[in-house]
Amino acid sequence: MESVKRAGYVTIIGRPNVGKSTLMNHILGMKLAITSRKPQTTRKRMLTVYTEERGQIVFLDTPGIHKAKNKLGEYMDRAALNTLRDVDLILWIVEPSSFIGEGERAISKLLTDVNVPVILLINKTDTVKDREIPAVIEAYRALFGFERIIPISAKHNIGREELLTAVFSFLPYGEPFYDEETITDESERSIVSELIREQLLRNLSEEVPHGTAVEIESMKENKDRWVIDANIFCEKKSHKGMIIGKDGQMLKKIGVGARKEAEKLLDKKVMLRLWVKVKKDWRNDEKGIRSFGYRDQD
Ligand SMILES: Nc1nc2c(ncn2[C@@H]2O[C@H](COP(=O)(O)OP(=O)(O)OP(=O)(O)O)[C@@H](O)[C@H]2O)c(=O)[nH]1
Ligand SMILES: [Mg+2]
Repeated sequence: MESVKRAGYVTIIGRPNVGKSTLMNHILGMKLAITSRKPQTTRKRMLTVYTEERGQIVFLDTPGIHKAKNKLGEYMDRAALNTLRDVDLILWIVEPSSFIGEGERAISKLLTDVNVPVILLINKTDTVKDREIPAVIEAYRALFGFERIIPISAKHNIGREELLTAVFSFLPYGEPFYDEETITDESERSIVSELIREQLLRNLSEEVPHGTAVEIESMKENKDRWVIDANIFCEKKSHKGMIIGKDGQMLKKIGVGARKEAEKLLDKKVMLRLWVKVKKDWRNDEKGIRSFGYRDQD
């Protein structure tokens, strides 16, 4: 008998900071991807799986598409663009503004070469008045031939059902790709390293966290708790001082924040030990970025 359920791959793309990871987490109903107010939070594409009666959506959350300034930035753009061809649907997320800048134009140009349906999501509608939204829709309608344009608020979970109904309607009928229990192909180890990076982004000022990378040195599960040792790498000695902070206060705050999030993820007590190291200019070094796991994915 042919399947009545649908299953397919959906990539979430857009400029940095528009709310891609927030949206993915809210659809899944759990926090898997890290988010922050700073652009370029997501560095690798992350695969997650949403399964319900209608079928299965395999989401790809991607790094924000931007003008790369270093090798890591080039990797991030590549990670986003590489998802475009092998999916059933593209979700392009934008800010709720009718001003269309160079960044948006560059993305729309890329999409014209890809033969995949595109839904535009106008996010953060909670930050503007309802009457401002039609102008945003008009501006984008003039830019590209979207299959749909849906205003949403990822943070306040507005538009989720309309979005899911639209997404399923573009997916082919077929069997699920993953079993029902699967929510991501990412390891717990990799998510924990991201949770530490999230605290770096949330607690440190502009330039410093962007030059950090986190490596889990060891992660062991005991009867009553996880014991995790992790290294935080930064680009400069002066940054190391800022990460540690006066009397170690900053590192303590980062550790407490990351531990709490890790405990939610692992559903068990966590002991987290952090060390800060310097790896000069690693973001411009091909070997350096690969050593932190920023390698091209399938
Ligand atoms: N007010 C409001 N803020 C939102 C909404 N969605 C996301 N944000 C905020 O926007 C910021 C960026 O969210 P992210 O989900 O990290 O954005 P992203 O597109 O994944 O960013 P990159 O990974 O850097 O490309 C965070 O501070 C979110 O809380 C929304 O619907 N309304
Ligand atoms: Mg993100």
